[in-house]
Amino acid sequence: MERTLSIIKPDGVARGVIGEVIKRLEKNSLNIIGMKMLRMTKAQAESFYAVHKEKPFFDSLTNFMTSGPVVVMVLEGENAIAKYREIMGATNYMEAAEGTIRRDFASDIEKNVVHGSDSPETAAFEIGFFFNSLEITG
Ligand code: FUP
Repeated sequence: MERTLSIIKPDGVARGVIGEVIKRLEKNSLNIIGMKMLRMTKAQAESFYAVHKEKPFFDSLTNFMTSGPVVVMVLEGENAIAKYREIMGATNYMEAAEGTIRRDFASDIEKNVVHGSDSPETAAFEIGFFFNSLEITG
């Protein structure tokens, strides 16, 4: 069993695909063991994306991530990290496989609907960033 952090980004919430994303998680045996809606501050977004702070897209990305509410979830399942990244599709929606969330709903490399942790270490950091132990039901 593995855990990963999922975010439905501001564009996904604004476009009304929360239910569609959750439906795909449930269909793929990724169990939701923690969930909340919140709006990040700029400082929180910068700290969440600290690994990208030298990238040219950092300021734009952190502005976008604070532009509206997001839904954050802790997912649990077998191979949850890789499985969820497969369901999300490639970062660039134009390169994402048919039937993935990003291919179906993203409009832009930055506004790509969802986030998912990319390794066990990142997942532990990202889950701890948003959730305390009382907020996780697994
Ligand atoms: P991913 O793990 O697929 O979310 O992708 P990355 O960690 O590489 O990038 C994090 C976020 O930065 C992406 F979701 C979107 C944004 N990004 C850009 O805006 N431009 C880029 O060229 C690459 C990433």
